[in-house]
Amino acid sequence: MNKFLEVSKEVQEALDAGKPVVALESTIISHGMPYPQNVETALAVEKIIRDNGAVPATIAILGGKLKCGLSEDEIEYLGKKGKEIVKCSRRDLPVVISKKIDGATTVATTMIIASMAGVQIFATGGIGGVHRGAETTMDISADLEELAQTPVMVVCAGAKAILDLGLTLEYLETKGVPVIGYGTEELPAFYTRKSGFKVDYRLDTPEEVAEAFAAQRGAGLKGGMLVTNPIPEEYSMDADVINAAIDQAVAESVEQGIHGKESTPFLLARVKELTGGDSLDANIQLVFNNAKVAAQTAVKLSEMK
Ligand code: PSU
Ligand code: MN
Repeated sequence: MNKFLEVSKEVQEALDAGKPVVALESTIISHGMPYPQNVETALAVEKIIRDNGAVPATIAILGGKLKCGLSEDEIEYLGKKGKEIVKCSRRDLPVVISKKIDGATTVATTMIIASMAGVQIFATGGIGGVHRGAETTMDISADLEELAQTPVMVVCAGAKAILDLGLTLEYLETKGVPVIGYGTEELPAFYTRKSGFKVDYRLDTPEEVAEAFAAQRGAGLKGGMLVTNPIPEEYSMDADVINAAIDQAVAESVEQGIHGKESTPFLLARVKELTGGDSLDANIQLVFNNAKVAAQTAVKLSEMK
C-alpha cells in the first residue's frame, strides 16, 4: 500500500468484499461550485451513489495524505475553504504531499488516487481538455494524459465548450482513449445534449458499459475510458444562451491574459456569472445523473467479477 494513501474504513471494507465503489473528485467542490451548494451537492451525490447500490469515495488531499473516502466534516471543510485550497493536477502532487498541505483533486489526480486504492469507476461533471486556441497556447489539460495511462472509467457529461471539443476528441483518439456515448451517438456538451461531434461508440446500458471496461482490463490494455452521459432533457440549457456566455468568457480570458491552472476555474466562474443561477442548476443535475449511471455500472462490474 502506498504510504501516503489513506482509504476510509467504509471504502476499504467495500473494496475488500468486492462491493461496488464510485470515486468522486474534490475540485468540483472547492473550485467548481459556490458554497454552500457545493457541499449540498457533494453530499447529495454520495446519497445517490448509495441509493443505487454502491459506496461513494470522495477523494482529496488533506495534510498531504491522499484520502480516498471523506467524512461529511471533511467535505464541509473543503467546500468552505473553496478556492483557498490548492487545485492539484498530477504535477502538483510531489510538493503538496511533501509540504503536507491540503489539495483539491482534479479528474487527473482523482483517477490517480482511485487507482492506487483499487477504485475503478469515477463520476464527475466535466473533464478538462484541449482549450480553444491551444494551437498557440498549448493549454491542454493533464486530464487527457491521465485517461491515456490510468485504468479508471470516468463518467461525465462531456466537456464544456470552453474547450475545443473537436481537438479534445482528436487528442483522445491519438492517446487511445475510448469515448463512449451513453445512450447517444453524439458527444454531449455538458450544459446541452449535443455538440455536433460524434463519439466512438454508443452503449445503452450499465451492463454494456461494464462489459467494455472489463474487456479493456481483461485484454491488458492500459489507460481509462471516458463515458459521456448527456444532461437530462428537462435540465438542458438553451444552446444560444450558453454558447454566447462561453464565447464572452473565453474572449475575456484572452484579454486578461489568464493562463495555466487558473484558466479553467476562471472560465467556469465567468460562465456561471454570465448565465445567472441557471448554469449552476444544470451543473448540479448533470452530476446527479452521472453519479447514478456510474453507480449502476459499478454494480454490474462487481457482479461480473
Ligand atoms: N470542467 C468542468 N467542471 C470542473 C472542471 C472542469 O466543467 O469542475 C475541473 C475538473 O476538476 C477538471 C479540471 O479535472 O477542472 C481541469 O482543470 P485543468 O483544465 O486546469 O486541467
Ligand atoms: Mn490547462
